Amino acid sequence: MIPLRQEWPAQAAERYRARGLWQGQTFAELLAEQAERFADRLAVVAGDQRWTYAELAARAEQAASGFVALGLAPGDRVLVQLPNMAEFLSVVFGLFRAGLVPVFSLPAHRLTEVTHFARKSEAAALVVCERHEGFDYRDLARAVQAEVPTLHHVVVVGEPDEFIGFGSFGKGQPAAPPAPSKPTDVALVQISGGSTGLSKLIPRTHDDYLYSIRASNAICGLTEDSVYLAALPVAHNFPMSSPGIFGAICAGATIVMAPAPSPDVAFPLIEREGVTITGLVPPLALLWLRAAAKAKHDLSSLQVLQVGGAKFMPEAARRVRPELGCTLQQVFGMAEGLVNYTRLDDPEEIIVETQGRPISEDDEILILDDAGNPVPEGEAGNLLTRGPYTIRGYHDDAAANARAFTEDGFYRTGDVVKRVAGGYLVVQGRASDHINRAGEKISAEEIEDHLLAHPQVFDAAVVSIPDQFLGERSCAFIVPDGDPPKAPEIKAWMRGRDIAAFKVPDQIVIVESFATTAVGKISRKELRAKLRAQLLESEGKP
Ligand code: OOB
Repeated sequence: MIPLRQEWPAQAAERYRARGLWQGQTFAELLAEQAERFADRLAVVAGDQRWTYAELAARAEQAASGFVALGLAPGDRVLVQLPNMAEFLSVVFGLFRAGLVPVFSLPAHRLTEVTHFARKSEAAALVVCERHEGFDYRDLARAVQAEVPTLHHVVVVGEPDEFIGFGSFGKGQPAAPPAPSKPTDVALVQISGGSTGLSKLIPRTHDDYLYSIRASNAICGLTEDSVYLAALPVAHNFPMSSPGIFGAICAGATIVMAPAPSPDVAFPLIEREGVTITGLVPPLALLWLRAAAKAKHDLSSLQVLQVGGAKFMPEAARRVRPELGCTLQQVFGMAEGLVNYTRLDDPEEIIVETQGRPISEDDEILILDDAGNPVPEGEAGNLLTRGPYTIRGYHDDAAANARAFTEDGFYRTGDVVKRVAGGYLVVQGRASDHINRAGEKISAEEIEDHLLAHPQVFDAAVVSIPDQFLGERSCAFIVPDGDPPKAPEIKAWMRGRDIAAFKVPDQIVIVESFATTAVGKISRKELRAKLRAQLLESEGKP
């Protein structure tokens, strides 16, 4: 088994410790502490379940016993694919308590992705729920298990069929021995948005992740009186840690799990539970703005609406305060680390026009031109960063690491930004070829590879197209091999590739050939840019 590591140079680590950023605590220790301090306070609300901190800790303890009884050993990886439900917390904190490492898959992921994560992480177990939004995760688990020989155990929240049920999991088993986890160990694994090819694994340590979460709490005003609505899928870094559900646990606040982020589900929860803060991606924020105008529910408890994951346009951002009656906080972050926030007391112009500034004074920011030289303030350039909670490398992927990190440890974010007064960043676009569809990142290369497997596809190029609602949508240009396939056929075929539904191209354009330059083939990047420009021009939107 390839060990999970995330290491900073000794000098940097020393500095982060000396400055009190890394506090030397593990997630298991955190929950134990909170269960003492906030024993009878409400930790999580989900449907008709309401667990106090003491109850959550007891459930995590029992889950830990269950995982140990399976024979899992500290450091083993466990793939977790759960929607927003109370058990997400008892499973994940149970894993922490047992010294196991959760690897997070989104509920939208399907066989192709989940198999890749399980293989790449050498996962020993998979935790899923019975079904969610009409999809049966036990079928998925069966198929993944058939593909991945290390995957010995499947635990199911709900009716388990032939698998292990989470209901009585760990009951009557001996207490898990104290986990040997150290704060510098990898606590969990996040999944990259996949700017090139398949998603990469992002190992985050207890020290670095907890620092980013605690610092986020201070910036976002999260206290024990806060009520955080988890509207986006909590496996994603934004609702998990910015400050999200883990921030809520750090603050002794209450988490309200929304089974879906739509206004009809979220608004009644805001009213009923007195939600004070939540986070959304821009298209959802637009839906909420539209729905708020005729909402029958009292949303007055909501103090902060965070919007991030993709660019929130100033015109829409400007509407948040007057129409929802709360403060907008823009969040520009990445699972690899760096998170920028507008501050709650920033002038409205900053809140509306920028994507915030870094969490930490120790976040180092470089904005460079393509030749690697710093650009003057106010000009757009490539964003690179290094700091106390930005990873220094992906798990087991030398080629990706060579591309994504400089020799001195800066992460090349792939984002094009400009820095304005006060160190605030304004996202201008992206250097890398992925599609940011409503906050979901899609690698052009990954989708092209699927398309190329189709017998009637000779060549394919996938590009992002600006979309009024989604921000960006995906468009696949296809050069047919013989008879041109029909767009609906391609879409149906892509759906059959067992990939997340958001990756199926929104638009298909059949072309005779891809232009090549006189000297030969142009790069994929240039080709994609050219095709995008041609399409926009033909639609009258240069
Ligand atoms: C968040 O994380 P990821 O890993 O899904 O995606 C990161 C990428 C960024 O590199 C950037 O391209 C884009 O998503 N992005 C934004 C943005 N927030 C993220 N682009 C424009 N404006 C924004 N506000 O998406 C993520 C992680 C933690 C907190 C928030 C978002």
